[in-house]
Formats: sequence, C-alpha cells, structure tokens
Amino acid sequence: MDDIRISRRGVIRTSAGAAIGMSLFGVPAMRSVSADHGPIRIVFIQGVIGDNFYITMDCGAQAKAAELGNITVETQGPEQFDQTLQTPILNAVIQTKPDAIMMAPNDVKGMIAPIQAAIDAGIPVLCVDTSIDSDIQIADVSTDNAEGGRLAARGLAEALGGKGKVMVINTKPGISTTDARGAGFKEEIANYPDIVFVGEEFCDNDANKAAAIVSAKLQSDPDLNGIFGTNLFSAQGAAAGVREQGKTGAVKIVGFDAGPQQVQDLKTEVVDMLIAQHPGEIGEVAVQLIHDYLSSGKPLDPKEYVTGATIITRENLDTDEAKQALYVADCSEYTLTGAAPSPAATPSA
Ligand code: T6T
Repeated sequence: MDDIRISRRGVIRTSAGAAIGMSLFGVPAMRSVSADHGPIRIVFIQGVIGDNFYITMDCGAQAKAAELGNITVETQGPEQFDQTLQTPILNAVIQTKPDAIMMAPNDVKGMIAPIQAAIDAGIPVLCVDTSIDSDIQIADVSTDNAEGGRLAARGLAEALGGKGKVMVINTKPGISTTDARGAGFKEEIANYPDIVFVGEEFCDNDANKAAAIVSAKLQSDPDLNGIFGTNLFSAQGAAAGVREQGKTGAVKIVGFDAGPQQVQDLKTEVVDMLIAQHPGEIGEVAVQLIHDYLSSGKPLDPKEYVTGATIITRENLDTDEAKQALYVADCSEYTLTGAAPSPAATPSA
C-alpha cells in the first residue's frame, strides 16, 4: 500500500507499504488569535444528531470559539440524515438571524435552495463535511473523501492479498462525502484484476439496515470476502452483519470513521482498518474561517479547505496518534488541535 499524504498543495505518494498506522493528511499549524471583533453568534447545523463524528466536530468548533473569544456556537441538527428534516431546522435558524451558519447539508441538490434563503437573508453559510452542488457558500471544509475512498480500496485489497470479492455499503445517494468515497473506492478497486467488485448497496445511514443487507448478501454470495463501509453507520452495520453470519475474520472490512463501536469492532477483529477523519479540525477551521470572514469583510480565498485523516489498525491502535484520532462522546475528552485552514489541492498542484 502507498504511503499517502495530502499536503496543502495536493496528493503526495511516497514509498509503498507504510500507510497502515500513519497519519495521512492535514498538517496542523498554529493560527494567531485576534480579539478585535465584536460578538459573533454562529449556529452549527449538524448532518444528523447523536453521531460521534459531528459531536467531535462540535467540540472542535466550541474549543476554537473559546480560544478566539467573544464567539458563541449553538448546535442542533436533524434526527436523521434527511433534507426534509434539515430544511425546517435551517429555516427556523434563519429567523433568529445569526451572524453565520456552519452546516453539513444533507443533500447536494436539495439543500441549495434552503441555503440560498439564508444567504438572501444576509447570513453567510459555510459548509462543513458535506457540501452542495453550488458555490453560494462562503467556503467548504472537509476531508478529501475521494482520496479516502481510494485509500479504503487499497487497504481492503491489501487485507485480501489482492484477491477476492468485495462490495460497498453506502449511506444514500446525494450525500457529497459518501458519494465521493464510494466513487473513489470503485475507481481504485478496478486496478486489482483478481478482485471482483459485486456492487454498492445503500442503507439509508441506518446501521440496522446495513447489517441486514450484509447478512443477506453473505447468504446469497458465500464467496463475498471484503466490504467497504463508507461511514460510521454503514461500517458499524457491516460489522454486525458479518458477526451475525459467523464470518468474523473470513470477511475483511474497511470502514470510514472512528466511533466507539467501530473501535470495538476493530479490537474484536471484525474490522481490519478504520479511516478516521479529523472532525475536530473541521470544526476548529470552520470557526476560524467564519471569524476571518466576518472580521475582514472580504470573501475567503480560496474557498475549499481540506483536513486530515488517520489510518487506524490493531497494530497502531495504542499509539498517541491513533488515540487522538478517535471520535469523542463528549467535549470533556477533546483537546484543541490548533489546526489552521489548509487549502484543498488545486488541479495545477
Ligand atoms: O462519515 C461522517 C461524515 O463525513 C459523512 O458525511 C456522514 O457520515 C458521518 O457523519 C459518519 O456517520
């Protein structure tokens, strides 16, 4: 497997064989603190509530707001990853006229008009994690999800010794992040001639549905021996399905994210590799950028920022680096990383 880092200017591939257990992309740097701004009220609308990924992101946002001073972050989100639930929340938030909104839109197309309504009301919107098919937002901050998908394919191929039958369990179409991970995975897995890709199935971001899909698939296709779960719930469900079918170890799983149950699944050898995003960094960088935007009155340039990810395996689980990448259940477990905004790679990089 390649050792991959995504630098400020793009993807750098170095020697093969060293990626597992390494921090991948995003190089945190300290950012200077300025207090010469009036009070700033930010509302953070999560993709879904109760997800350790967004909980950790909130902790990063709160920690950065406290560091900068005179900034409040109020957090809420829909009960499910569903644009019909997220839109009324955004509409209600617009009525309260915050200084800015940071949000993880539930759908690339369906959330454009609701976000436009916020902008029309004079409220700047910054997209965190997920995005929309538009450039009306002041900026985007996210993991390089396509590269994450490619990385998952290489990890799964390595776990399978380059030979097998694999599938993807995804959330639902229209979510920018998981769409990109699925696409990156499919693109990369095609480079392995002895690995058969049998398809992608969608679980609606529901771990129980993911488990049912995987159980059924293992019964109908007993040769299936590799699964990529594109996010926390997909991967958690895939692991449950494999466990239910008594196929622990025989079926290899690579999962995106690093929630508590996923870490447990890694320890009990149901899962082989996790790609932990750095949601705390996303929250920190988002608050910094909103602060910069409101303080300067100038458009953010560039508009796309990328944060890092860390590969976690049983081999490196006990290292400080891996422990720091695990998602938290509440903010008492969170420490400010000091990550600075890192522009996404440009095509010319
Ligand atoms: O994987 C994250 C996030 O990046 C994605 O957009 C939605 O799912 C998660 O929140 C994990 O559940």
